Amino acid sequence: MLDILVLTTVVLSQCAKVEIHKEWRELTAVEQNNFLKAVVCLRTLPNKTTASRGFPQPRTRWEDFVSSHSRAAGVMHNTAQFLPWHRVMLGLFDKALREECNYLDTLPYWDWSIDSEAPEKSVIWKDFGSTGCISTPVLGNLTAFFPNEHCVRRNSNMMNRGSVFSPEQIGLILANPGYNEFRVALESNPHNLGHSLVGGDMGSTVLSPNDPIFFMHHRNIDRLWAKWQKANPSVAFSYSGNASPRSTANDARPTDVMNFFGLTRNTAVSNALDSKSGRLSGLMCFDYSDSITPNSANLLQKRDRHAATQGKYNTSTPSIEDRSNLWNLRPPQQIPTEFLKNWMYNDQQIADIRKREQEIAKFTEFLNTMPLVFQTSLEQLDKGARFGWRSKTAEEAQADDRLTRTLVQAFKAQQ
Ligand SMILES: [Cu+2]
Repeated sequence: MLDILVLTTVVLSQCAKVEIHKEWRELTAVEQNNFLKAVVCLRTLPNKTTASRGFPQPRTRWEDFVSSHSRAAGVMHNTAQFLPWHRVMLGLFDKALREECNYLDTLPYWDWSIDSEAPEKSVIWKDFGSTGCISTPVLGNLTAFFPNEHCVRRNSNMMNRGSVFSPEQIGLILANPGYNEFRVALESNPHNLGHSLVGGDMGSTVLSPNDPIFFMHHRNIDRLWAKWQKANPSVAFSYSGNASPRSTANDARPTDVMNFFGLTRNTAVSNALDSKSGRLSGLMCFDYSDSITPNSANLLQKRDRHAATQGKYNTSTPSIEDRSNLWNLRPPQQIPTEFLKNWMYNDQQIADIRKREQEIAKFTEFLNTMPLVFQTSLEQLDKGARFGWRSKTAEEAQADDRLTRTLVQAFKAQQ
């Protein structure tokens, strides 16, 4: 009898179907267009949540999400809740696109590590608009009413030559063994860098979800959490760290309740730790694809390429602005102090972020001494632009991840 009961519980909490989130470039042109149309739809539908305590009434369904995020911003950024809170918000956003705007696919992610060596070259800007006031043929002119009427903007410097995290550099973040260290590193460095790179609305905790790229950036952050969970099965669904911002207490508990300010019922963190648990009425029934690689496979080893000309390979680390070195990796650009202060980081936390930036720069130099072709070298990005992209196979992804782990271990061993 007990066995049957246990079995029933297990079956009930499983997913009928696990939805796979794909990288933007894995979508067909028709699917991409459907997504953009669903974005326009959600920005047109009327709001379902209401005003309260100093926050204006959202005017559209889209702004329900902006408003909820902005009201929760002070408690779920810079705290342990950062990952589960955004995971639930993204699930609700995905559900709204599908149930209210007839979107048939899942919310795609933007794997910016593909564009890490020259983010200004990303195709994403062609599809989602570039700098200044955002405007594209499908999206039209993006206007926001939250918290007051303005055009949704991006930083005019975004198209300057910069750099973000490559998959190998992300490997250093993924190597953190505990939830808290991993969450702090992921949120403070790659997550903040994405917001700071795009700038404009994305540069502000209050305004960032006005920009559609917010949801695809956070889908990617959530993907990295899911990736860390898969790589660390014994602690996959663990949860720890600080419950309130800028605190060093380890007082966060899986029973802590996350507040969504009317977007959905407030719920315990424990319901959002496993993306395949079936919890939250099936909201937790998803996983991620293995991202993309250029259509052209034919890779020359860096060693081979240089052997033909110089008899040796180039081990130098190119500057962030360099666009002539096609094979070596750039360190991710620095997050401006002003940005971090706006996002309420204190001096100690900013010092920790700088320390991490230095470690990543050192790791990058180490990587560049290796006779390897990196998965997202500038040459690869150019190839993708020329020949298009395809989904990475599970075997390719495993091989890349294995190599990254080996490189991280080798780097740590020599420190
Ligand atoms: Cu956020």
